[in-house]
Amino acid sequence: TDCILIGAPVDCGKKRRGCLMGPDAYRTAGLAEALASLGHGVTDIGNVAPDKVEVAPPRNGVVHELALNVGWTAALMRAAREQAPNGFPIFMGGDHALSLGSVAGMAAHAEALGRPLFVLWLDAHSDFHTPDTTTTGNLHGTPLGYVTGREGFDAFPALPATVPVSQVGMIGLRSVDPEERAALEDGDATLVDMRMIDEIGIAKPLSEFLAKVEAANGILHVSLDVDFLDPAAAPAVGTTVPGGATVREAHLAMEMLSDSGLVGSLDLVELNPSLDERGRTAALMVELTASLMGRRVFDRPTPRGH
Ligand code: DIR
Ligand code: MN
Ligand code: MN
Ligand code: MN
Repeated sequence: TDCILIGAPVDCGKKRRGCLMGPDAYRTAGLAEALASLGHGVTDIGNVAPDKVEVAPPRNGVVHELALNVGWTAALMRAAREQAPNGFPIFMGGDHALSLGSVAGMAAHAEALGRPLFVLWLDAHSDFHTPDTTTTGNLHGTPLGYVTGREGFDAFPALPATVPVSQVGMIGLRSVDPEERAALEDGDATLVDMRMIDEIGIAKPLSEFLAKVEAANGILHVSLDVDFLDPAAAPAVGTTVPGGATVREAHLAMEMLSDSGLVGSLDLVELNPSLDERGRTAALMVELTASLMGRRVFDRPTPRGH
């Protein structure tokens, strides 16, 4: 696989700063070297910069840095569409607001290939808000609202292709705001909360979702939020929620995704290196990416139905 590293130092999707250092933390932790050691080609295109845009003031007065978020969305959507034909884009964030652009761009790419884009959201949060429903004003809580075509994103670029809610899977949920919950209960996204993982494990719901992607001849975009993981393992994120995925659950998910052969692109988001302990969270994210891209102890794929 030709891996294309795209630096996306987005730091405007919430108020606590630091995610702008994420791309360099991944470089420092040896992401390119880990991928090359697996036999992949690696090109680091450097960091993308946001477009300069002007927007009308948001209807919801709490929205933080609307114009800058719109500028990043436009620039990253363009970068995704430009790079996707050349290989496997890895968006090195940056906070989760980068996914308004990365996912929208990958959806356009999939549509050009005549295949549906599916999105797997590995996150404590559902990120299904709109600029009207957010109570924090933090637009990192809105990318799935945007790409699925919810109302309220008039300031943002028109979507070249939307991702139907039925093509979204969320795994790791343990912080869903009331408006998000109501909207999700009206839809048909695959919703896997931590209770389900506790009860039946992560393999079964993930393999069911992957079977759905495969049956539709879909391409899968994976969006990995650091806070999917338990904060004990991954402390370097501004929105830690106790009770997250273990290191082993996360590696199993990555290995199963790798086995599926369905993944076409990846976001690494919400790493805040200023909160890290000697780079351990960055290092773990690199290890997980290696598992997604084929690293194995032994070759023994998880049997279907487990
Ligand atoms: C949170 C955002 N629900 C909010 N979610 C986070 O501010 O509306 N995403 N932190 O990962
Ligand atoms: Mn998120
Ligand atoms: Mn999150
Ligand atoms: Mn919230």
